[in-house]
Amino acid sequence: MANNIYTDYFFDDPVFDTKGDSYFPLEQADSPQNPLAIPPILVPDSESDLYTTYTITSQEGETAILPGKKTKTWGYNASLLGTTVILERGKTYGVSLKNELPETTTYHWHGLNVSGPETDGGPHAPVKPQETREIEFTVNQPASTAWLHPHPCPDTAEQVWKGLAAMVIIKDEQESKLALPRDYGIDDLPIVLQDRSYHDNQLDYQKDYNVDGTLGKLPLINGTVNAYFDVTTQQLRLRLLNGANRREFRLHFSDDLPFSQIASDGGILPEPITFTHLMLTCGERAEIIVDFKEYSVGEEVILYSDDRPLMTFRIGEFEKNQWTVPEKLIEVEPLKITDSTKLEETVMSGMKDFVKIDDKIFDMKRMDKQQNMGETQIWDVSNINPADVGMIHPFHIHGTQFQVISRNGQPPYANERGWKDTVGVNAQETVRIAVKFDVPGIFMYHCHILEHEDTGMMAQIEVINTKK
Ligand SMILES: [Cu+2]
Repeated sequence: MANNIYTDYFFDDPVFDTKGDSYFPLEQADSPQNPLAIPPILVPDSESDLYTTYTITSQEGETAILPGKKTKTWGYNASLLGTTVILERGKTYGVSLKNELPETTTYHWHGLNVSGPETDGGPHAPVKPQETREIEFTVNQPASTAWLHPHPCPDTAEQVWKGLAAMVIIKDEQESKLALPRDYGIDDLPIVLQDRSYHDNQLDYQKDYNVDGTLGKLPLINGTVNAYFDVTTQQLRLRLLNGANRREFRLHFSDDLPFSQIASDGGILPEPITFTHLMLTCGERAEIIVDFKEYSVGEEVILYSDDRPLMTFRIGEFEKNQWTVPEKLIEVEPLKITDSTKLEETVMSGMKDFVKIDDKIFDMKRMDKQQNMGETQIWDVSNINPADVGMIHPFHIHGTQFQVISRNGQPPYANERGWKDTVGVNAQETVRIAVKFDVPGIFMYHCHILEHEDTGMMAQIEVINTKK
């Protein structure tokens, strides 16, 4: 285990997304405890060594979330959220994207380096009701935790609110050689963090809508309110995904139990970073290892965001071991920066109805940037909201994983020394990132507060295929 234990959130300001008059904290759910839902793994339609086919159907359904009436929800091959998609590096996938919803949607692979815009699934790739889109891509990126969510403009936020989100787990040889827990559902758990409010057990997006990002009163993990998980192994690997529309999660365990982050958005970190507190902005992922060696049968460990319990780990019988997180994980080679590396600036401004990127609101007919495939550029991404009232804008780029170089000229946070596709940019901050695309096409870059994205805090880049 790493020597350093970080005990603070890696953010400058004590209030984070509490800025703005529309913020409210999570409430404590008073419904009984429920076993944590573990999304099943999506079964391939066909599978061979190099080619696998999947069908992903977005559908309406009903889910038992609160006691009493079921809640009308949307999901991917499920009534809520979605089945977990497993991808292997080096393999090619043919995926049928089927829409059984009453409205147009898209299928965005958040975190996947796949060509844009059709395969990437941004707003340029609509699938109308009762229609199917066929895509094909080869996975050529490190093992990581990504996700699938809708991205139609301007309905992303509402469709995610209704339930569409699935975890995507990329596997590769390098990760498989590391001594890490990877028994899905046993010691390797998807943890999708969200918040929702219910009205007579139903969602009402219009009622709860907020232009600065819709918040829910109740925390949900994998769609479960008041979840518990029965721990049967000394260590757990948690694949944390902030799948909320707006809410940031400031995570910590009871007893300030330390935990180690082993992966960021785009893959395993060079070395584990040990924390007692971790903040995730919308769209970000972190894989962490929690060790329950100090606990015995019958005890409980609670995961909190701020002072609100999110879920409970009930300690059961487990075989004791001496395992610790490897001190060195994998090498992450820095993208090459030279004197001639091009510097691009991107400015996020405004809140409420006035959110913009580079002083413009999104226009699908306007191309905002161009970059050659394989070319590394430095992007200075700024949030010019005032320090006292400005929100953090989580900045996401489609179709690539980038590296964080600095924050206002200072070194990035310790857990940012790996691949990222989403980075929280604080008010009055410039985050410098190195960006290289390995696949061509048109890609979105935007704020991942989904209502900011829908309101127009989004732009697009054309990545030119110079190999043609
Ligand atoms: Cu924003």
